[in-house]
Amino acid sequence: MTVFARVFSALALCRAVTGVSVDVSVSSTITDKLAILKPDSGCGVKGFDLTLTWEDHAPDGHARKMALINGQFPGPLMEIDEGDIVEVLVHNAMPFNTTLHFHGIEMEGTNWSDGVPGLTQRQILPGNSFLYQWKATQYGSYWYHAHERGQMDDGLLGPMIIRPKANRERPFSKIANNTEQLKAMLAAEKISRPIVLSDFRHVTSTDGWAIELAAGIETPCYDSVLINGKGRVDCWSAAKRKALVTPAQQTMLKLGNETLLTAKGCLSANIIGNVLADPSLPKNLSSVPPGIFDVCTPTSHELATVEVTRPKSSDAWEAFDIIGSFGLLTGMFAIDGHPLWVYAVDGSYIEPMQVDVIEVTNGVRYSVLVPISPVDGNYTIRFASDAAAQSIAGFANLVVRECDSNTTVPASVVTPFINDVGTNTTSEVVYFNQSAMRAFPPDEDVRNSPRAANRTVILGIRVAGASYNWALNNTIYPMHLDNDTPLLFQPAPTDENNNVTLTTYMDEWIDIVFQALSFPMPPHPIHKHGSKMWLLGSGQGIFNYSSVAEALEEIPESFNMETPPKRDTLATPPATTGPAWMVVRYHVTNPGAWFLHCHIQSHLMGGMAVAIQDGIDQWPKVPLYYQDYV
Ligand SMILES: *[C@@H]1O[C@H](CO)[C@@H](O)[C@H](O)[C@H]1NC(C)=O
Ligand SMILES: *[C@@H]1O[C@H](CO)[C@@H](O)[C@H](O)[C@H]1NC(C)=O
Ligand SMILES: *[C@@H]1O[C@H](CO)[C@@H](O)[C@H](O)[C@H]1NC(C)=O
Ligand SMILES: *[C@@H]1O[C@H](CO)[C@@H](O)[C@H](O)[C@H]1NC(C)=O
Ligand SMILES: *[C@@H]1O[C@H](CO)[C@@H](O)[C@H](O)[C@H]1NC(C)=O
Ligand SMILES: *[C@@H]1O[C@H](CO)[C@@H](O)[C@H](O)[C@H]1NC(C)=O
Ligand SMILES: *[C@@H]1O[C@H](CO)[C@@H](O)[C@H](O)[C@H]1NC(C)=O
Ligand SMILES: *[C@@H]1O[C@H](CO)[C@@H](O)[C@H](O)[C@H]1NC(C)=O
Ligand SMILES: *[C@@H]1O[C@H](CO)[C@@H](O)[C@H](O)[C@H]1NC(C)=O
Ligand SMILES: *[C@@H]1O[C@H](CO)[C@@H](O)[C@H](O)[C@H]1NC(C)=O
Ligand SMILES: *[C@@H]1O[C@H](CO)[C@@H](O)[C@H](O)[C@H]1NC(C)=O
Ligand SMILES: *[C@@H]1O[C@H](CO)[C@@H](O)[C@H](O)[C@H]1NC(C)=O
Ligand SMILES: [Cu+2]
Repeated sequence: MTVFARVFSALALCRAVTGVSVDVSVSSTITDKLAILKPDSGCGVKGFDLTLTWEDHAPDGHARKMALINGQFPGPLMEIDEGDIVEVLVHNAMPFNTTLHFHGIEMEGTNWSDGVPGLTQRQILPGNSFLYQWKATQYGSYWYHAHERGQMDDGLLGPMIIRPKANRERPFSKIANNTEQLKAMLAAEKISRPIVLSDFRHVTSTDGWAIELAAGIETPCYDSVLINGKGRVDCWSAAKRKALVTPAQQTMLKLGNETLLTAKGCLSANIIGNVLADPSLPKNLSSVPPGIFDVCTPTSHELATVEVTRPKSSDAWEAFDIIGSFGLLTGMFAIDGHPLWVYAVDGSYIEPMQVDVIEVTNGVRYSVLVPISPVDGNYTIRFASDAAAQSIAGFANLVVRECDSNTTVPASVVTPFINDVGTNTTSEVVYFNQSAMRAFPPDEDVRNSPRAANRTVILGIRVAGASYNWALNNTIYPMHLDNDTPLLFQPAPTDENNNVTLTTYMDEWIDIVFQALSFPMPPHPIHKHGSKMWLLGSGQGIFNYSSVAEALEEIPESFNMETPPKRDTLATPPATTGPAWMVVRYHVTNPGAWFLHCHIQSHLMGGMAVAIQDGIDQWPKVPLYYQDYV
């Protein structure tokens, strides 16, 4: 702590000048302790002070204690330019340990700033501060969130945008070639705004976890969906729940001998405990408080407004970064009356695709250009869960007004693209299709990668214990590792066999097969730290091959080796009536201790994670500055 106190005051001095900029040279007294990163030419250093507090807040009209970042939820937008050095000074004024993770950031050369306790750093204790330092080698839409247990569910999250360099090639001419339009799209991208989607619970993450332990079941049932931090509890009538039940829910209800979702739109505790998990496991369903699954108490609260000013006589484009910062939900996103040109996915440009609806999973980002309606109006922005565990929806308003007009905008009368469970309302509605997405410019890396990976790892997925113990490689990731000496400082021996540590060598190509073994099983959004992954293939049944090369001989139709989607978060296919699998590939180029885990917070807490020691042969030397941190 002493070393840190000095570092912080030195940095704080220069930061105070503009509130954001820090001149690294001023902190020369600590150059021996700190990694010296150099910004790209023409770029600078962006400093952010984030103070985390634990306070009463009511984003959906119901007050509870939650985590605020600089007094707000979601946390402030971190705006960065590609090539910048980013310094984030986190002050933990909450009564618990914490860490901060920058979702999707590869951490090239700063593998100690990834924010995973037990892997890359020690916990930030209450009252302490920690400096994250990394270089913005990527561009596009990202976000940051807590990585200690389920704290993200307490509101510890915020949006981040890395503005691409001017000379980076944009894919906009695939949308329109007219000079005016291109200018308008480029201008829109420059000021793109986040639309932060999140799910909110009225119990804290620690109380929620205690309820799961006492009951012996997972409790995947939320209270509201928030858009840019605002929402309300909306209780659906029994008739609405009956009318909108989805096929997956129908299957689960039947297996549970039930006919209706609970008042909160959830699968019941009985179904979670006895259909999705082994019914013979010990459980105490009567210990679950009624407000968790069964009792819905509506609230009223204002919804978020996104204001758009339309120029008088030219076409208007607006850019948004849709961020799936969910603890659990997956669902459909749409803006009434407005098609969406998806131009980047998880921060990377793609060949633009025009769609009406996008399925947004836990952890992912979609950057969209929106041709703004020439008709002034108040258009609904909607997110409708399509997770079997819960039917729930959230809304905000897109208010479109011609500039200089101060008339009241009329409510729009357009037909929504989707209903409250994300189903299309007409047959013309187009959904984003991940299999059809193409990197822009084309991605040669994976196309040129060896057919036969250097290493194939098969990780079985099943509940290993109580229904909250989802596990990778059938083994619960041990909680105590969070507080052990970080793996980065003291790597595990290469012959470590705790079933949840994978060791790789520099420049290897790794294929990971995620095999859902039990069913019915929901999709799991799998997130890898340190590098993105390509989705090579997926299918139903058991992956009965020792490698992709072998599988390609028999089931080539299940693979895309030429243009696979590259993402930092990829969801496994649902296993509805039998097992299912997914194979991802990545290239070991970034040595460090990286987490691979399900991004559903309750599954992560339940142990659905693997630690990866990438590039053990070129293991990083961690600056003393970080090693000394206690
Ligand atoms: C990981 O950190 C080490 C330690 O400084 C660094 O040498 C290495 O370059 C980093 N990895 C990458 C791919 O930058
Ligand atoms: C714009 O022009 C380029 C180059 O001629 C062409 O490839 C592209 O398809 C055009 N885009 C549109 C939307 O017509
Ligand atoms: C549903 O009913 C069947 C037949 O009575 C029974 O075997 C099964 O255990 C029940 N399932 C649950 C989850 O109660
Ligand atoms: C189940 O939970 C209830 C309520 O918390 C408690 O009273 C009861 O003792 C528990 N039963 C068992 C078997 O633990
Ligand atoms: C937009 O409509 C909503 C109701 O759908 C209303 O609450 C909100 O005030 C309207 N916003 C404006 C600017 O008219
Ligand atoms: C805006 O409102 C003011 C006063 O309400 C009015 O005088 C003015 O003409 C309005 N401007 C426009 C462009 O409607
Ligand atoms: C939804 O789309 C499908 C496929 O195009 C179509 O068959 C179905 O009729 C549509 N639903 C409605 C309500 O129009
Ligand atoms: C999605 O795209 C893939 C690849 O182009 C195509 O094979 C598939 O039919 C598409 N799915 C839908 C629902 O359009
Ligand atoms: C907080 O972190 C410290 C240091 O790693 C650890 O000793 C302590 O057990 C942690 N507290 C909790 C509640 O996990
Ligand atoms: C590793 O997995 C094997 C096979 O499933 C199991 O027998 C063993 O107990 C596991 N080891 C640990 C440390 O969990
Ligand atoms: C997965 O578990 C098996 C034992 O069942 C073990 O042999 C293997 O090494 C484990 N994989 C990893 C990545 O830990
Ligand atoms: C990975 O496999 C390729 C092709 O089989 C081989 O050329 C390469 O040397 C291997 N790389 C490592 C790091 O083992
Ligand atoms: Cu999961």
